[in-house]
Amino acid sequence: MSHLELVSHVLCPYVQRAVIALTEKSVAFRRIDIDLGAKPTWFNAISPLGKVPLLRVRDGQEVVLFESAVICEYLEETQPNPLHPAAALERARHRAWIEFVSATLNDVAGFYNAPPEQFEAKRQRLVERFAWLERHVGDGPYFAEQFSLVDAAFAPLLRYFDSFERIADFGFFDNAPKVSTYRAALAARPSVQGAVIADYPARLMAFLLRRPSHLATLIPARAA
Ligand SMILES: N[C@@H](CCC(=O)N[C@@H](CS)C(=O)NCC(=O)O)C(=O)O
Repeated sequence: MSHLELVSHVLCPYVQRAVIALTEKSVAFRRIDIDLGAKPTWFNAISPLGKVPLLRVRDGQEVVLFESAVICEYLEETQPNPLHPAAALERARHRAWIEFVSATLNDVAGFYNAPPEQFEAKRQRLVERFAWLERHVGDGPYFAEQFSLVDAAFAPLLRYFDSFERIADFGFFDNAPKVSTYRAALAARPSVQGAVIADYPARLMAFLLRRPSHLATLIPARAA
């Protein structure tokens, strides 16, 4: 059996996808969190894009996989408990929505980095993203009936909004009741809960507070 080590960062949503997939598949792995602000030399030597997650697969020799989608697909092909739908078209649809999540993660960064004059446009962009999701998410409890790889991508994205809601009510889900229900189901899933450390909310809030952004100016003392 190969030895799996996931090179990670405590706040990274892409890392969480791999952790959730590994957990759902009951696969043993070792997690190493690094500081992306001071990347270790050994990390720079093995990470072609300088990004986490990396999956170091040791099976005699070592192979380093990068890119969360590739890592999750590799786990899907080699480990038990399939997380993708069996039907090719539905599987492709789920992969497409995983791409949607990655694009929306860029919009989340746009929102938490926005200067005051861009803040409303960035907020509106996220509202539009969730309007799209509202039209395409299934009747639950997850994106489809069974928990799947697309949920492992959506869960870390939606987790950000727990922290945003501690700052203020930005109305992201006002017209997205199905997304709200989906979000609650994901938050209750043990693999999702276990994908971050206990003080993740405090660490994320500290990260948001350090941004030279409009959002940082809205963070009340109690949330910080
Ligand atoms: N497309 C990549 C994105 C991974 C990514 O952006 N990781 C961030 C942390 S969440 C990173 O390592 N950034 C490098 C840096 O901050 O220097 C994936 O899906 O794995």
